[in-house]
Amino acid sequence: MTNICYLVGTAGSGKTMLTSSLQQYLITKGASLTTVNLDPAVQYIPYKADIDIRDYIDYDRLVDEYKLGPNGAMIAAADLIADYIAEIREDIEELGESSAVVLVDTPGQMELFAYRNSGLKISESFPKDTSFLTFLFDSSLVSQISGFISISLLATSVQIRLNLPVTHVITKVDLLKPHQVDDIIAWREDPYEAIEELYGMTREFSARAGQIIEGMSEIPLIPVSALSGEGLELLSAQISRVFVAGEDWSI
Ligand SMILES: Nc1nc2c(ncn2[C@@H]2O[C@H](COP(=O)(O)OP(=O)(O)OP(=O)(O)O)[C@@H](O)[C@H]2O)c(=O)[nH]1
Ligand SMILES: [Mg+2]
Repeated sequence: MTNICYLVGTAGSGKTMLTSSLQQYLITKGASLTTVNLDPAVQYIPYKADIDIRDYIDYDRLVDEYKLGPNGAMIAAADLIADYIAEIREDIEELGESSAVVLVDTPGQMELFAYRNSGLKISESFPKDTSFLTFLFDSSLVSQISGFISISLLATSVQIRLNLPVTHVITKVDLLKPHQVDDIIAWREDPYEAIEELYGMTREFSARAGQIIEGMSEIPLIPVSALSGEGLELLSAQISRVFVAGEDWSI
């Protein structure tokens, strides 16, 4: 059985650093894990990727050969992933079989994985009951109520698109003051008042947005810092609950 955890979030939200610190943390806990880099355009990754999409797709060659700009090249690279689904699936299955979890670091621009077809095809090539999403709320975006609401709605959109169970994390919490983390958690629990305070929102609109956010109350929201290690214990406990029913990590 291959247990897969996809880390998905807006550009710069901390996917790669979180993959790296989770890898270190889980290894110290004795977990056997596989890490996958699915970002063809990344220059440097701070963790050892067991499977790396850059072994299949040469982003720099795409830029040179087709004279593409950075966005065009990223879209072309993301779409090219679709040609290697069988190989990636085989690689993941081979290593994932003997791992407690496969951590998948997804491309910088979230829409490349979540909304173009290759990401969907990868996620659809594994059973849904052994896959889940960790959606990253970038603390620099969600410390303001308007950012919090829009990223929450984005998280819902990605969940609808990929149709997988999800856990939410607030990343880089070392950059927030404790009261800011408390505010985010309070907005999540009772979004209506905060939404109504937003300039120009009708009562009807805030009620609808509030309902969506309130509906997330069942989804864990875990504050983490890849830098300080805060929250990694909670996040890995959540992953272990999903995949190994909270039992010993190593398999
Ligand atoms: N202070 C702090 N900075 C962080 C943390 N995690 C990531 N960063 C910084 O945030 C920036 C983006 O981090 P990445 O891990 O590359 O984020 P990403 O989502 O993989 O970024 P892209 O793949 O380029 O979209 C980097 O400058 C990191 O050093 C954290 O926990 N605390
Ligand atoms: Mg990254």
